[in-house]
Amino acid sequence: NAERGQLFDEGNYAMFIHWGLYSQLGNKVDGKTYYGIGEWIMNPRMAGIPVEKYKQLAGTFNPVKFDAGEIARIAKDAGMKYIVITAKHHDGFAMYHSKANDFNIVDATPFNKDPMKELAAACREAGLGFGFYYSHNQDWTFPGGGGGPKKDEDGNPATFDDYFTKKCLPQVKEITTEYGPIEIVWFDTPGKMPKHYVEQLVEVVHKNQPRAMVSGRAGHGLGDYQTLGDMEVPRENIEGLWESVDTTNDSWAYAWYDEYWKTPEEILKRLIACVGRGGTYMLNIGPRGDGTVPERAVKTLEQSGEWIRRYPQV
Ligand code: JFZ
Repeated sequence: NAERGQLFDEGNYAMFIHWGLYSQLGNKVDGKTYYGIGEWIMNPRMAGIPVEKYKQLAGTFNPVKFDAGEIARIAKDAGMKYIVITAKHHDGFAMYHSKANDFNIVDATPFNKDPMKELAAACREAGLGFGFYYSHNQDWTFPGGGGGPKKDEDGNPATFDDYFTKKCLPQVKEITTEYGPIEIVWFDTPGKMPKHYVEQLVEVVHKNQPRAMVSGRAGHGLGDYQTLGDMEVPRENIEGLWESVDTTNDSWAYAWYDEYWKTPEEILKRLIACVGRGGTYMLNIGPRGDGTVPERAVKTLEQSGEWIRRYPQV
């Protein structure tokens, strides 16, 4: 599909955003800091937060400082062409208004708004593309989801098929029909997910969004392009459509202690290395639980963007 591949020919620098309930913790639980990627905080490898306790975080999640227009402006000024944000990460919490499942930002938090509607609109207004990250295999809070509870609320055994038909497939339908035209659906960590499930998801995306690209991490080679390992910058040319994903600091989601910021020069080198070898570079920011973007991330993107716009004057 030549038209579908166009995104990677023309727009090959993007903003990635990891933002969810976990952002509220910023890697600290009950006074203790856990070092690692913030969006994994509930996992036993990190704090090991029980499902019911994790779900209670929604009661205090109120990102009133989230400013979609400002985030779109930051991306635009950085020279980026589209934004991909976490609609649902492995924790299972939907950052948009899902009708299929009420563990979402509108039904389960005091915020009472759909920030994804705002961001989709802000992107369109700024002339940026828009897309969603969706964790299709791992869902740590829904019964039957990958890494999730093995029994439902009534104590009956839950299967992956239960999770897939009740939550995953309906939600992928939602994100591909209710936010206007989108550029990308970024599936991740397919694990041992059987092929027929991935086929259904890819079919839904392509049917609802004929131009949208499906990430290689959908699994079974069914994506439209290849995503390299996290933060991997290739040393030589790679065939076909590909992308490298990276972070402005170390964690994807906000971590309070993470001050390991890349300099604007480092970001520019990585961007050029990817684009110069025919690839796409998607660079992540992790907004805080209140919706604000860490100042250092903003600065770095501003400064690297300045160089892109003004070179050789700067
Ligand atoms: C995944 C997620 O688990 C993580 O939380 C984050 O969203 C990241 C962008 O993607 O982690 C991965 C998935 C694949 C690789 C590395 C980390 N990989 O192929 O090297």
